[in-house]
Amino acid sequence: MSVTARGADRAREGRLVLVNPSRLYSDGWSTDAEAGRNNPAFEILRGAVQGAVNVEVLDLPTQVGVPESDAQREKFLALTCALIDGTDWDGALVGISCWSSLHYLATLEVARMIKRRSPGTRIVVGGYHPTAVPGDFLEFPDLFDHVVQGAGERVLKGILTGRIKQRLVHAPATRGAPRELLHQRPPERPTAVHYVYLSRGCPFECSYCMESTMSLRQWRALGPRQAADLVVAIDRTGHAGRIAICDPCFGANPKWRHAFLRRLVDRGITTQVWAETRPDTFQEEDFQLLQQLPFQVDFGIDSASETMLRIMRKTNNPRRYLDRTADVCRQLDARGVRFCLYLIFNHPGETDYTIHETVEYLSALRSSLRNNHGHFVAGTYFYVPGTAVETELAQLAEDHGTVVHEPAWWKQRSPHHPLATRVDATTGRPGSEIHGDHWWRAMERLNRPLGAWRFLR
Ligand code: B12
Ligand code: SF4
Repeated sequence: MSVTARGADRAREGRLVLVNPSRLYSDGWSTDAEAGRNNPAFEILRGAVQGAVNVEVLDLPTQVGVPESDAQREKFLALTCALIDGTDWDGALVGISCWSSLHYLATLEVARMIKRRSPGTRIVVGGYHPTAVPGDFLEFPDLFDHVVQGAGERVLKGILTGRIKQRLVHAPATRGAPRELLHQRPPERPTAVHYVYLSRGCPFECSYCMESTMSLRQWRALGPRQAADLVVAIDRTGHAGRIAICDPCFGANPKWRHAFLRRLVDRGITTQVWAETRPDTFQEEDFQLLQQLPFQVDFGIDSASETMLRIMRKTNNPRRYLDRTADVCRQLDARGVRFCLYLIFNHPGETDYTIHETVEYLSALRSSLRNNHGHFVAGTYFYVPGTAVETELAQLAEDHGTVVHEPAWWKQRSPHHPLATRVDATTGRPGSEIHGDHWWRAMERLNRPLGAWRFLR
């Protein structure tokens, strides 16, 4: 359902309008991953208040677009303003999803437009960015009536009924099964990718990731049968080109993972499924089950330098982690299971030598894969608030000479990817400092025989 024009026939009381404000300065940064696809966060928020209020959605990426140039930005703002001016906001509570830091400037613009059009309308903002940096919104008391940190479904009802009055609301963390995920719905129309969540949280705390700020460092999942049946329901529609299980750490519990995969095998799915996880806990049973499924499993290994794995807090035992990863990759390759390793280069502490170590490891692994079922995807480190890198920046500067040139890049009115990646990983160590992004060429060389190659932005 989308926002309807003024005068529409609907109940005036108890109205919630969820807004995806789009992103103003992505300029190619993950832009394709947004438009026209399902938004599980909205399905979950909608599910939480279902029956109590009317829920409408204003999805600007789909309805107006994701601008990629100054000319497109100007057009986007004009069209959005016209859309907001033509909408009846009477009696509505507006929930803006500032999902990532890239949504920040668009969130401000949209909030301003709504308040100008309808000054009495209350606005609540939630998502990853307000969770990490609530001050960015609290400093605009005329725009945001409530700023929510954490999962929104637990507080939205309280705000709607007036039970929650304070401006900064911290959603209490829960430890039980994330039953709210059952509100996700299969696609009603054909879509290239359908996103679904089967679990929340992650037991790890990688330095560059803000998951632990968002939720407890605890993995919580739907029951394996429930989870598999959610995936089967999507498969049976025949609408999804691919099902992307977007969990922060898919199947972190091996027993859960095996029960889930076994159920998928028993129910016989045909849609290609994708998930990302860690290789540490993979066992023979995983290989046997995965080889019976149309399933691609990806691993965010991030680096193959023991030094970097420690700095990135990936593991306390980098040697074992790397040996296990190589073993798991060879097993998957031998069984014909497609997989992919994600790498992050230029994280604080990275040097020319640690890049060399990663490339050497990948070259050796590459030549031991007989069937070419795996490939590598590299990305450049980008600075994110709410992460261990943020809290320990002073120490990283002392230990490695790290410089984050744009620590509030999301506030700047120019393309965000070049700003967020403007990081000198190591300085003051002649011979070790990184010059240019030469890891790109190394990765290209490694992937060339495989055909499939991506460099993430
Ligand atoms: C899955 C995922 C994706 C998927 C998203 C699929 C989808 N449609 O949901 C894909 C691969 C497309 C993706 C892309 C990107 N991602 Co991403 N992604 C994640 C990941 C792994 C999990 C998110 C999750 O668990 N969601 C759980 C669902 C159930 O809840 P939710 O979506 O968070 O919504 C809840 C709350 O946020 C809140 N909420 C949300 N909106 C609102 C609104 C209101 C009013 C309220 C009250 C509450 C509220 O309540 C919701 C319900 O509980 C996280 C975290 C991580 N561990 O790495 C990163 C993460 C969110 N991504 C991140 C980033 C940067 C991106 C990209 C910008 C760049 C990139 N990595 O490619 C793009 C942007 C895409 C876009 N559309 O804007 C960062 C964001 C950090 C930041 N401050 O910007 C994170 C945190 C990873 C990190 N580096 O720390 N991502
Ligand atoms: S990067 Fe993945 S494994 Fe690491 S803390 Fe984030 S969600 Fe967990």
